[in-house]
Amino acid sequence: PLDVPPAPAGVPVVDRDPFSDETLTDPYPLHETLREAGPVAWLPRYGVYAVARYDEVVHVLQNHEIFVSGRGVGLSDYQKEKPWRPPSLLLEADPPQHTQARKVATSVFNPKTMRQIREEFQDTANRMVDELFAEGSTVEIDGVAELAAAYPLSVFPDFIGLSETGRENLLPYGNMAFNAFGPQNHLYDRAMETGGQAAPWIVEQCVVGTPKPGRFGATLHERAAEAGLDEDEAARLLRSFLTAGVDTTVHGIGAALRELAEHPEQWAALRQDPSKARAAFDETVRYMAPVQTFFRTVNEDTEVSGVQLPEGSKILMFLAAANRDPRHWEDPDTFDISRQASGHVGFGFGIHSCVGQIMARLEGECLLGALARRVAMIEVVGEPELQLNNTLRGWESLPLRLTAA
Ligand code: OVM
Repeated sequence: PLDVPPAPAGVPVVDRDPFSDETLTDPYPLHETLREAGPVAWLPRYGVYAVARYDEVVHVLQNHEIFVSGRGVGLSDYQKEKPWRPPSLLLEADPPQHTQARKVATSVFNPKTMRQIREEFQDTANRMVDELFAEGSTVEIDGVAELAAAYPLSVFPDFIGLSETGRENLLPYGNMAFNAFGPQNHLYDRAMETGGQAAPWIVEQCVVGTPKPGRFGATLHERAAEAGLDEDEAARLLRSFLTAGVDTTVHGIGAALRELAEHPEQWAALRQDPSKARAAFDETVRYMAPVQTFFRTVNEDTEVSGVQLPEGSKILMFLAAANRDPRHWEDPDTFDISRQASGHVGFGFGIHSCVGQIMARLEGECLLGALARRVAMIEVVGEPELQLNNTLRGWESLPLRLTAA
């Protein structure tokens, strides 16, 4: 940002960079500093406000008429800067446009659709785990490449009806889009380079007439047309699913694998009762939120917990910090699949809450359930590597040893 606004009087200043490699590697000290600084803090590096406590994050998410999305949910204010791609009709929109797009999306992407695909998603997960043990009853794998990424990539593209070729573009494209919410740092530059090469394939897959007939993409396009959206809008609506639907679930499953491996008593509880798979995945999204942060833009002067926020301000919501706010959670830093994790804001809250969460949960439940029924022991046998991203938190690699039940 070229013109960083001056620090407002009376607001605690936290002079740290949330998007530095150091902070992204270990964000928890910053999360605590922000929560303890006050209900709202000021980040002078970027000239933006920050909320990291549960109540204030929920307040901002809830008051979508004041804290708007249409001016972008990254650092950039779309009223001042040109978006890097045509804005999302869901994520980067406000009512009534958002309401219409969301209605079209949920007319296809809903619990009924999830029930129809559940068996197939579960079968694929079961087969994937069985195949790992084809070599023997103890195997060493990269938990990311061979499970966390392999599973979503084996169910999601077919569900959408994507071309058989070019699917390797999905992850780099998502990586780019999530980095683009942050500042133009080295992560942003690198992601734009690799993601930029993936973009033409993504755009092509979204064109009306391209997704396989009968699959989600084609049905979404039909519903979009029925609702009066033009072909560009129909394509852009499908683009949301291709952008937000893969990296996120890969990171969610990767985080679950790592936490279950690191907490043998939690793994034992899951093995004992595999119906806990869904709860285990939800606790993972609370504990290590794949989407760590989102911005909103203050669209009219307002006040949050006694702090005045002027129109035009950007405000950074630390979803991951809210998910561990001791004001709201008991033992927030404890990974506990038996806790009541519902109410976490890892999928957001309110009108913009994740449309895809029903599929994320289905994928998490199916894969963790398949593992719980087939694997006796899961161990981390090497140093996991993080994949740094301005918005996402997740593992790049996760060396695991699995022992068959
Ligand atoms: C979108 C979208 C929605 C959620 C997250 C996201 C890149 C994108 O509608 O394109 O992250």
